[in-house]
Amino acid sequence: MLEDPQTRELDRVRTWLDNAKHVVFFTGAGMSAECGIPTFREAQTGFWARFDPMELASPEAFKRHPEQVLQWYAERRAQALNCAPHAGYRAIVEIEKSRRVTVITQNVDRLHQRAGSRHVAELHGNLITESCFKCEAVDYSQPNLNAPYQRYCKSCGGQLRPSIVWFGEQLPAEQVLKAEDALLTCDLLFIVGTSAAVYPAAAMPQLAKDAGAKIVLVNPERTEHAVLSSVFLQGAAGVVLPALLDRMNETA
Ligand code: BJW
Ligand code: ZN
Repeated sequence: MLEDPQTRELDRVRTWLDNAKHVVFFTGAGMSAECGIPTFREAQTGFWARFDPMELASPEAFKRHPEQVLQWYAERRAQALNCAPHAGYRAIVEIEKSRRVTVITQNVDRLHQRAGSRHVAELHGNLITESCFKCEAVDYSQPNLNAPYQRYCKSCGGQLRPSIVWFGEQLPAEQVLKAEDALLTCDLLFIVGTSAAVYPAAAMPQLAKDAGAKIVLVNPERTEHAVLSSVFLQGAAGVVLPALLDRMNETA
């Protein structure tokens, strides 16, 4: 159960939602945690507690030992495809039925799209397709889940790699433009389940702040983004977002 002060904050946010014309949800790994997909930086359970990021999520690692990197992504792809979006994802889709909603996600699991969100900017790529290391062409034929193996580009013969933004790589320009446009035009921004540790994504919510949007932080822990936020809804995405939707429906 949400406590009373939290309920008051939920009511405040519900009023903002009622008046908002364009709502943005900016999400990170915590959004998918309740689906069973590990986050990156949590002390015991995060990927980076078990693996060295530079040995798996960098172009150098892929060049050094592609089979190990492909294996890791094949396992994660299978895991993501075996998960179902939780009630928090569905709450975002419900909210989109009555107003403009854009989702900006750092996640690569495609759960927002599978839940039914129609306007999604993917800042860090996706787990489902592969791209050519040489010419950057996207290969949409799904890689084999059980037997990861090196595949090659149909256009230029270059090595195919997961369509993921690794450390040191530029974020996809088209997705960044879509995200920036949404942040500059929204009146309400929810920042959900991200530690604010990775740039340039972590700096993006400032755009919405400077443009005058109200900002709501949804996370079990306070993060650096708290300084931008008017309200901190402390809790799990799969609890807080459905609670907010319930509140909207109760008073509709
Ligand atoms: C819940 C919850 C629940 C739990 N409900 N919430 C020094 C300063 C500034 C920048 C840099 C620097 N040194 C290097 C850089 C650049 C680097 C960077 O930012 N590094 C930092 C780590 C310091 N950035 C880059 O390299 C980026 N590119 C770039 O900068 O290009 C420009 C450039 C190019 C060339 C030269 C120079 C500049 C690219 C970054 C790519 C990030 N890729 C990853 C991994 C690959 C994807 C994959 O395999 O999946 O993307 S890193 C990893 O972190 C992943 C995530 O998208 C990203 C963000 O993590 P996120 O989502 O915030 O997860 P966590 O785990 O950190 O947090 C989870 C949160 O959820 C927590 O707050 C929990 O409390 C919460 N939570 N349960 C709600 N139920
Ligand atoms: Zn190619």
